Amino acid sequence: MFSIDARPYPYLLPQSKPCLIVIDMQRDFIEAGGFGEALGNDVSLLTAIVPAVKRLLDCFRALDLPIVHTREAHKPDLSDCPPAKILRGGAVMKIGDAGPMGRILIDGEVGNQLLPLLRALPGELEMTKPGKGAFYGTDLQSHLNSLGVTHLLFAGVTTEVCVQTSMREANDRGYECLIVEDATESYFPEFKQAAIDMIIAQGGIVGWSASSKQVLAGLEQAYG
Ligand code: TIU
Repeated sequence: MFSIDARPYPYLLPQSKPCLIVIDMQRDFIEAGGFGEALGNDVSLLTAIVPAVKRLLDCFRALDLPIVHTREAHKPDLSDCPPAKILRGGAVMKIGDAGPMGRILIDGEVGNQLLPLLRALPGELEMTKPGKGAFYGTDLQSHLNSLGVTHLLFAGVTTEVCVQTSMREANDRGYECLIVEDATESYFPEFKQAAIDMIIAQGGIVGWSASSKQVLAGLEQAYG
């Protein structure tokens, strides 16, 4: 039995293939002129994780392991966006408004694309999600079921919002979840740290955490 050296204790890898879930590595959150900046955040912090996310993608691709990319996105008519989400925070630019990278958080707009370096390749699922969690209002669970996936490794942004929400949704659905520490980031470094601490506390109440180096070493050993 192979494992990843993780906190709070080793993460046992399954005979079936684990899936990498890359949450919302879209221009909206990482580049100037998108939703992240519209909410008043310094988006430059988030670019630091791009190389680690790319290394994870390269490893999963080389080992022929499944990958899912999500984008937080709404339909152009906003029929899948609750009014409360549009109004929250009183941002200058709201979801659906025209910004420098197109309409904010709308599927098909430039700002809603994945970063070019991290774009999905053929055979990988790229899915939109209307909520913070990747399971709410999506077919993710049936997709994972069809692949026989039981173990999920999480990367992406932001740690305490969409990544943590998705990981909690997955945990309640019975998946064994691990967050890759240097492949996730927040606009608030202290929130990233707190989110990871909450995930692994109480004997891994939500799941495990490990560095990308530890993850790559474990995966190479198990599936290489
Ligand atoms: N605002 C913030 O930190 N995040 C989001 O709105 N969405 C995601 O985390 N993807």
